[in-house]
Amino acid sequence: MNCMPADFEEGAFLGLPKASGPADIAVVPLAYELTTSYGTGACDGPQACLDASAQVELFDDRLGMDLPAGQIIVTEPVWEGQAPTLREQLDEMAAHARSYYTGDLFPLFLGGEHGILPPLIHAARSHPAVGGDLAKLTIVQLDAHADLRSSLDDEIFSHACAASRSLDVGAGRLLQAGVRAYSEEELIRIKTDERITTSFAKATQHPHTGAKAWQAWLDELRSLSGPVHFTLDIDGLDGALVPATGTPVPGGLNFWQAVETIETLFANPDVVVISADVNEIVAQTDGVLTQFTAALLATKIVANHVLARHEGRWNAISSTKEVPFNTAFFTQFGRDGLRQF
Ligand SMILES: [Mn+2]
Repeated sequence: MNCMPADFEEGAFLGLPKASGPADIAVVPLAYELTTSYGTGACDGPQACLDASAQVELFDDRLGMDLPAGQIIVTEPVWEGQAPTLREQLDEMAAHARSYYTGDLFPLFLGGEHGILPPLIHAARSHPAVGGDLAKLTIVQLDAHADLRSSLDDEIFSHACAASRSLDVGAGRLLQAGVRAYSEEELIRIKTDERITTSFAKATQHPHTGAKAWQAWLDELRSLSGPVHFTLDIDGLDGALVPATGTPVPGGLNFWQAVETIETLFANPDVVVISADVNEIVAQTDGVLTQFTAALLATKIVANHVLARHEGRWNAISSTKEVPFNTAFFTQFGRDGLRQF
């Protein structure tokens, strides 16, 4: 347990005190929940995760030292959408997220339901490593669900469509693992869309043959190159680890598989992970395991990003080149917007 130093900052990521100077890492809470289908409470999740992070050890074995390890990590105020409609909120969120895609900063977004992903991907267009061409960007996703529906309950921006909409927005590739709940429509998309590579939990978690399937997933991560956004839906983990998330599902990844995914991805010398999010965090009230698991993995993401900086694999690419950005991107799709993708 953390010993709570005198300069402990209540509610901040890892309890780290405010530091002066330009930030290296921004932890950005997004209290967004408009389409969650089953459980509720994804709105309070980001703050619960921040509070739980105070109990996470600052020492990381890979890093070999305590966080913040010479970096300036800032915790941003909780973003809450003000706009009256879902589509306007998505545009608001994209504009907010865009301010963190400077090229110097590493943003870690805390959600909120998985519906945050398409606006984050739209915003990532502005990152200098992407330079307006989202086809360069790969999304690496841990999730129980494929999130590849074309719509759910007539809503094309549902959390159940987070991955399909992100591809439609323009992301070049999608690698997903932990997947074990999907519809026939989603399976057809997995099989026919060559941008998608899916590792199924039924294969990777098999008691006898799972190790081989898991190694194949790690090999996919090792073969990647270019800019990557890492999206961690905590329901990708086994439901026992995250009982309060919106839709906990048995048969999922264990904790160390999530850690190994993070470590393998960030260690790839041909990849630059430009941003990440941890989503579907719900504040558990009869215990803290859900938000603590999320906080541990958020810390792993930050520690592995810091390690990439220490090892010279984070070459900040600031650019003055103005990337055209549509600030009314999501608003242009009406209720029948599905046909426009
Ligand atoms: Mn999801």
